[in-house]
Amino acid sequence: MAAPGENLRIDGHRLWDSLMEMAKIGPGIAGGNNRQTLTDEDAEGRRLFQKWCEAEGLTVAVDQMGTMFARREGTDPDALPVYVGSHLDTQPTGGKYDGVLGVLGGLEVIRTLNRLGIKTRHPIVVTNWTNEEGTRFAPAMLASGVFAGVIDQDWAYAREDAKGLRFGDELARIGFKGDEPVGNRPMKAFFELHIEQGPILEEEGKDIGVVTHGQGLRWIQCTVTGKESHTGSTPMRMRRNAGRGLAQITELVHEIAMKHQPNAVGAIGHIDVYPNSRNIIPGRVVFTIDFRSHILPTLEAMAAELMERAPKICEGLGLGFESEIVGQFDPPAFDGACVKAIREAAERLGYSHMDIVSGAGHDACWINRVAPTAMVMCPCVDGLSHNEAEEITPEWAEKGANVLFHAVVETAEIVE
Ligand code: HGY
Ligand code: MN
Ligand code: MN
Repeated sequence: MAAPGENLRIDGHRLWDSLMEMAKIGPGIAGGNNRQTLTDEDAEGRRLFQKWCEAEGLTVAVDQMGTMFARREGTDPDALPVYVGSHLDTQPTGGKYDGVLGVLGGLEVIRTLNRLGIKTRHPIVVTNWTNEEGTRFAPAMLASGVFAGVIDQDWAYAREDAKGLRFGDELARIGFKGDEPVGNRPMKAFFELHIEQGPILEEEGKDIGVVTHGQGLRWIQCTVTGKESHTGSTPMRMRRNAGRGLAQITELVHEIAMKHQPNAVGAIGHIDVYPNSRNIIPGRVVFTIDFRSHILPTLEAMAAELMERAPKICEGLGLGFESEIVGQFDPPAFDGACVKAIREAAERLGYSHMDIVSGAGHDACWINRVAPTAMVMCPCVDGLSHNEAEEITPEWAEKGANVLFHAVVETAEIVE
């Protein structure tokens, strides 16, 4: 396939302006974003994305999980489309670029093709996957998981947030519960541009990460039960404090992850304490353990050790223990040809680059199961993400989007 002309570039200023415009929707309290999935803010961001897509002549479809597909026709309507995208939903204290760079980078590919009057043989579809973050409704990558056939749609619809609101109801409420059945979209390839969300690229002085693999993930939701009682008048010998189970399991998670360095990470990010009153001993604590590794046997060993030791800790404290897997995927290896297209694009553009394993999960990790898939990453300042201070430079955004452009357009085949 003819590679796109050396001199073809996206418009970095236009991309940056769109990132800053989208960042105004669902502002956080410290300069980032709180545009959680299926909130009114998410709906507003979706409508802005749709408006921008339609202004570029794209037809926008929405499937039954709310995922948005904005299609640019190719010269061959029967040719399998090349998909490009990521997610617009954010963490509650999220940054302006996590996910958003990949969706608006895909839109910038279209804008560039339109301004240059370039046609491609294959259609190109820019995608906004619903609920990548999994923070309001677990698990992460929910819609792409349903699309890939690994998560049941009815189970997804029944997922509840902390207030007991159901995913399916919230999707309908914001007006993005489409009619299109999920998953019936054969793809020639899927490409995702994403910030690294870690320190490697910046520390190595590289502009581009060529993502060859991703970490696998296990989200183990635990419920530890004790007995609510007065923090003042209950003698220590009578107490059954669920908080002690949480404390010791938090340390256990850290110990297990440290045992498998450098190929593992583990933490507990979600914690609900009941009744969460200053003068009541916690009767119940619900929390989610997040284990990750790019080596499947390591990931499985971590989960197995946790499940062997945590119940014993609770038993020793006179506490009950229950657990449920609320999210999981095995370490993905991305498609060799797509990874090569990204690496060669970085070479062609003269950008410093390195192969990298993605520490975070992404929709590409599921789509990799149903289509040739690869990711391109740009650095982020101090490797910080899932923090309102998340930052990238306009140059990093531009270079990442240029590599994305070249990989997508080469795969979609320019028609002279
Ligand atoms: O959890 C993840 O890795 C992603 O940011 N949702
Ligand atoms: Mn993301
Ligand atoms: Mn994220």
